[in-house]
Amino acid sequence: MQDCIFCKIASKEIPAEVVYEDDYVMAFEDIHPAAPIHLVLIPKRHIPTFFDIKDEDEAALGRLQQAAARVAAKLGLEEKGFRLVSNCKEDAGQLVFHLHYHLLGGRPFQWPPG
Ligand code: DGP
Repeated sequence: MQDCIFCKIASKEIPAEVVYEDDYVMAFEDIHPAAPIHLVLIPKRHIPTFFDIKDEDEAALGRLQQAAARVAAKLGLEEKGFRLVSNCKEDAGQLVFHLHYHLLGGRPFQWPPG
């Protein structure tokens, strides 16, 4: 999608610190980190929100969970763990309308979130 910042990162039109990439998904460092490790995980295909997921997205979204675990392990988070969250639309504070997960690690987190 033309004006989507995460599509532009996926197509390498704008730079990002990419830590994982395959045919379906990409993980890169969040520009405003909220934890010592803060990655954004995206499907390469433009999916605005969870409400826009199609049957054909199943493989990419499955791969996203797998990539989260692999990247977390690679970054040394296997013992202490990590948080994987996604903000969907206004009440959750979604700012970029290209479905994504935040992978946060390297410190303890509170529950419930604010
Ligand atoms: P949200 O839509 O609220 O779940 O969060 C979007 C996140 O994306 C936010 O934590 C900051 C990050 N972000 C926004 N623009 C860019 C960018 O151009 N590059 C990178 N690396 N991260 C971005």
